Amino acid sequence: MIGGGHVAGWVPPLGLEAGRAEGPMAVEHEGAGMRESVAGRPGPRAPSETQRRDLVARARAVLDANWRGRWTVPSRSLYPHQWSWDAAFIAIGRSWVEQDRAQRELESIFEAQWSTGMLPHIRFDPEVPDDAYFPSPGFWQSDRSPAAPRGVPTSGITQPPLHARAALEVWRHAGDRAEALAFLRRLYPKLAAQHAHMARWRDPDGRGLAAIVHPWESGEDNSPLWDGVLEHLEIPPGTLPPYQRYDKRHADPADRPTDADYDRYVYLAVTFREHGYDDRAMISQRLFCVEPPLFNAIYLWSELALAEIAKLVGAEEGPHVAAAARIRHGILRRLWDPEHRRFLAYNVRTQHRIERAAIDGAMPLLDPELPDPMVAAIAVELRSPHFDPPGGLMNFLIPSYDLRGRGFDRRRYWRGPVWINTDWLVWRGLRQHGETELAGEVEASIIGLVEHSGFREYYDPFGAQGYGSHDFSWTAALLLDVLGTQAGGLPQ
Ligand code: 9WN
Repeated sequence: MIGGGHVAGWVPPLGLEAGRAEGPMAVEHEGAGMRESVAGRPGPRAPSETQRRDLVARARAVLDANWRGRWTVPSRSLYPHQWSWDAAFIAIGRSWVEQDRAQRELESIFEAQWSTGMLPHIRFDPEVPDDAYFPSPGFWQSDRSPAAPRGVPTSGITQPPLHARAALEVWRHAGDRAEALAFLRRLYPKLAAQHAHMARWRDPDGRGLAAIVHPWESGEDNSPLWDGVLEHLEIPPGTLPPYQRYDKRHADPADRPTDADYDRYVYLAVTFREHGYDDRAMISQRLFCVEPPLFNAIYLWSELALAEIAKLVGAEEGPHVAAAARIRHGILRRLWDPEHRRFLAYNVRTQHRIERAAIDGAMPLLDPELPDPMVAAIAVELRSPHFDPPGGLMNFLIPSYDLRGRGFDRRRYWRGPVWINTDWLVWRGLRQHGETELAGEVEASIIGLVEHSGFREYYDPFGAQGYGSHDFSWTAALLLDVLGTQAGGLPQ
């Protein structure tokens, strides 16, 4: 058994974490009156056509309110710029209803691409005041790198490369096929450069995998997966610039990372800034150098999409098929732990797998060629007490981290709550491998969480309480994709 530090049979006490008296009875009911309609698991009922129509209208209203003319902010309060993997999720959802905005979303984030091919994790909106979000453009100073685009302020690190997959989905849903093909032609060289950057600079020992150098690159920033990886970091006195966290103004501090975690994030970013965000320096220092299953499964899924896009635009698919095979080989050889029968993240600095289970372990389902025994092992794990909250209609799939693992927290950012984007990725993977029953339960959880608590950033697996920001874009976008995929398509 891995993870350690947990008590057998332990169930998180409802309402006792973070000094809050909250449980299933304290759930917000933005969708009042709908509680009994979809109502989680087991035996979820499909929403009626009226409910589906209502959800679509509400999701579209969230996306419209967050549209900034050329891109969508993840949240008007907490995240007032454009984020990289958010843009991909948002484009996927939007493509069901607005081809033009879906295309613009992706083209805008690629305006922030560096000449090395690196796609930064934030494209800053110069019209947003500096004190709206930390770290601001003034902190990152991306112009310290000659590779950064002039006139477009960005961060200096990346995020999971979901963009090629998103571009393919946009093309698949497009009403105007000619325009969609032109869009793919414009984007293909940029997507290929993004992937080439990872193959060239982020594969420290040639295993086919991409390494990340900062928890913010993982997308699941505050996961307990990184706790041990960050432990070795000693922040020399005087290295941290004074900084102020604005996130705690917009979200309950109990839902956000601790100040000690933030100091480490800032320390890593400042160190990279001092090196002008030079790829070689960021990797070779091994301050934080990890190969996560989530990042790499997305990398592989997008590489396969890139092969399909190459065919559509008349480019060669072969190099992408070969690249996908290399990533697959890396995932199967390096991230699969035969003893525990799980995919685990790999710490390149210590040369060991990180023996903690997170929703990351299910992401290789995105590979259509994942061998059956591994698919079965993932399904068993998702049905186990590590990821399936015990009992009751008011418990929801899939917690982002092992319910019994060291560091689990049901409400704090990436340390246990359910996120709609990770649910959606696993749902796609389960469907692809014919795991329809479990996929149906995840789908019911996605819909049930939104019905119970609205379009929140993340949710308590025990009771559906919503946390983090309100009116969160990818929650709305991915709900559209889920509803659109149901029989009958997306209600208009
Ligand atoms: C740092 C925007 C982003 C997501 C990340 C999520 C969170 C930022 C933050 O918000 O990260 O990039 O300030 O906490 O962890 O996945 O892309 O929604």
